[in-house]
Amino acid sequence: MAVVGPGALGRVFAARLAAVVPTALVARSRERAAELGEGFELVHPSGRSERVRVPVFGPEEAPPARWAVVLVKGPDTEAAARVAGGLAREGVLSLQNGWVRERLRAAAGEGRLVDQGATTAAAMREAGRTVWVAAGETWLPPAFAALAERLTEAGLPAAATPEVAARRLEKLAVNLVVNPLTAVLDVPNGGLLEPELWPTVRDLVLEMHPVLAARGPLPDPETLLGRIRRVLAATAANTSSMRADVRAGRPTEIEEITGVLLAWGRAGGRALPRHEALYRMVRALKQVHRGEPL
Ligand code: KPL
Repeated sequence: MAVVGPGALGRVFAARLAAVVPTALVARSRERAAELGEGFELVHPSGRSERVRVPVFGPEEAPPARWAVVLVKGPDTEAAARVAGGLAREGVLSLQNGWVRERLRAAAGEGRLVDQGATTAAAMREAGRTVWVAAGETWLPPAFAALAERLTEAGLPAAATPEVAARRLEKLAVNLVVNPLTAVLDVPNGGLLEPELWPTVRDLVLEMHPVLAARGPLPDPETLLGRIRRVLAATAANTSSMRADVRAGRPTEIEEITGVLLAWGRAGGRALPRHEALYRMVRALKQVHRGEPL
């Protein structure tokens, strides 16, 4: 097994999979792999902490694997897909945020099993430790049944099911509201549950719903709002990945999340003024945090 991307979630997946099958963690460079070579501290959802040692490789040294799981940030999709495509004999599965299916396939190479699933597993980095927040649930396309079994054995409950199509869109819908809004308002996820902000959340859902629903199965707007509310309540104290990226002046996933929605809107002749405004604000904020001129 190869896990490409040694971020918080990549480390959790690699640590868990290594308990049931030989697993390599693949970093973007040999230097980055060397930094991680000493292992890391993993805090389990129960609060138990352990020192984990998973072999970490740069892209050129990593051994071939049956499956590769891609868990990188959106802007690193192509580089990770090329590495994963070169390593995996059976297939490449991305569980990253945002919508990257077409980009993954184009970069990983023709004639391979390459697709994107969806996961609600959550992890974060905190004071040098990797904190596994929730095992969540993971959905994979049916052709990835053997990989779903390994993940479940590893303590990451997973199902290979046609339902993945709905779960992928639903996850994108959650990220479309939570990530840019928490980044722009600079609040933890739970901040969006404030009664004065809820009408904005609702407006964003209503505006995007027809565009997303044209792409596949999606719950109705009220059900979707209920799901967003549950995610916000379950992660109330957490900083969304986009808020964290903006604050640190790192590249964000705004292109893979809102950028994709706006492109779908343009293709279908639908304006999305609220999402467009958030898109512009996130891009501007990142520059402000980096100290760059707007
Ligand atoms: O996926 C997330 C993220 O931060 O990227 C959510 C679900 C919003 C949790 O923070």
